[in-house]
Amino acid sequence: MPNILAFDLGASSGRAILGSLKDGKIVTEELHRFPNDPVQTGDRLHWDILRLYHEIKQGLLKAKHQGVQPVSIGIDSWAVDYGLIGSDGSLLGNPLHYRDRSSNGMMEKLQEELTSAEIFKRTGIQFLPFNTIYQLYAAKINQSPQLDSAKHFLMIPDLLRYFLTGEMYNEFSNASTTQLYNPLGQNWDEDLLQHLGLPKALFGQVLQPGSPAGFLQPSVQEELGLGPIAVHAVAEHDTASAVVAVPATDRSFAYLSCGTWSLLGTEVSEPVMTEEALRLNFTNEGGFGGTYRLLKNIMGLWILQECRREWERVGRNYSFPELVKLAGEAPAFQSFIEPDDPAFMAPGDMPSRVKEYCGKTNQPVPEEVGAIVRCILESLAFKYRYVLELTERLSGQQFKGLHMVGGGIHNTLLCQWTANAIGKPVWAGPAEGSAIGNLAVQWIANGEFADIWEARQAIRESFPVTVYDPNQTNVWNDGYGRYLALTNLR
Ligand code: LFR
Repeated sequence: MPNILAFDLGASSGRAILGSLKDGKIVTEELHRFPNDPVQTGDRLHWDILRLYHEIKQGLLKAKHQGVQPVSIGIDSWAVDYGLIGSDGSLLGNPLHYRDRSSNGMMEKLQEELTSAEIFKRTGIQFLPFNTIYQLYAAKINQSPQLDSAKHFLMIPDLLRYFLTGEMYNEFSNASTTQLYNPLGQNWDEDLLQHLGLPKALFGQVLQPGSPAGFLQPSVQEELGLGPIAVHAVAEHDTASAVVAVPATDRSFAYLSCGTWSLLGTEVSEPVMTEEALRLNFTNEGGFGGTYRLLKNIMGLWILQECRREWERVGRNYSFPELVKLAGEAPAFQSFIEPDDPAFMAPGDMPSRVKEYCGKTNQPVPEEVGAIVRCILESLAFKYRYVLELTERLSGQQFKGLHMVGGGIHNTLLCQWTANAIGKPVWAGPAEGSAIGNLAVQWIANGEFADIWEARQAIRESFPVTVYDPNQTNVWNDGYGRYLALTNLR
């Protein structure tokens, strides 16, 4: 059977996954896995984009060494970040990391000129301080020489695809996350661009996920000793790909894409751009086949990842399973955090920030590692319930349970606690959601699946789903009441 190759880049690691279809089932093999370490230079935090491109070529070489020439490849990554291309076709600088501080305060500043209602009416996108619109606004205000000489704007997968093919396109699912794309006009929002003083010509043709987007260019073919492999625009925002891979049977379903971020919501066929959606700060990100992801970003396992990094820095090394075990042994419902408090956004000494939050809110301050991890995981489970209920309210649907996809499902305690918190089953799987969604869209483009529902059926039949039934729901209900009161959520 012909093979295809998915490159899935997350905020901390990337992977190349080979996929093939056997008797209607999906078979995957991880060919290559690599770290994605951001690089701080001076005050700026960057992505190491050329290293990522190098790793993509390594993935292609590993396929070749197995005697495989994929029929097509696709790349997905995190959203909002971009590179600028100059008049000679070269990249004008290393893309900034969305956690870089240069766009701090820019969202508020732009809102002094344009109301949030105006921006939301045009884009349907949630207000996150690192959205591309605020990054570009910061670049404009700081008279960035890069921006001054830029001819093309490409998001991370657009850019890597350009390195491979020599062709420049903007892919739709990622373009939507810029908060500069108008889903009603189905194009970049010219008024917003004009307001920001950004030339329309910077922003290219927007391709729908599942469109052919070129072939490996001759220089790359020659360098790698490969033929003209097709490069597709998949659902290039990793969350869009993860949602493609949700193995739902019911057309009305809720999902939680669980990794560095937790993205919780539902799939809708029209963006929900009501006043309530704006007030609750929900987003409508573009998906496959004209769908939208009505969801909210939740800070997610980032808080735990940063705790682990801090403990490692001071010479206390814990694996994730060790941390989860310690959490399981710590006393329940001692103290909670609001995971989306801005204090938890930037990299740094997260254990201290968790403690500070608890102290400031007059709760017992967790001192032991297990207590800190328990506080984070319980708080996440409660935040999931909160956002799930808002999703039901906004979409007018009642969900029977919650699909969890992404690497976070390896944290079985979090899956169980999420089921307990929401009082409904959690269906966990697949873990490699984004990579599988990436493959699925390539197969649709290649004519192997008729549509997304046929792909979802194949995913359901090919990957195990673990069911977590809720237990101790009364205790978790009481805990939820306390969590809401403490975090001032309603
Ligand atoms: C998840 C994700 C989220 C996006 C965040 C930043 O990996 O893509 O959807 O809000 O990263 O780009």
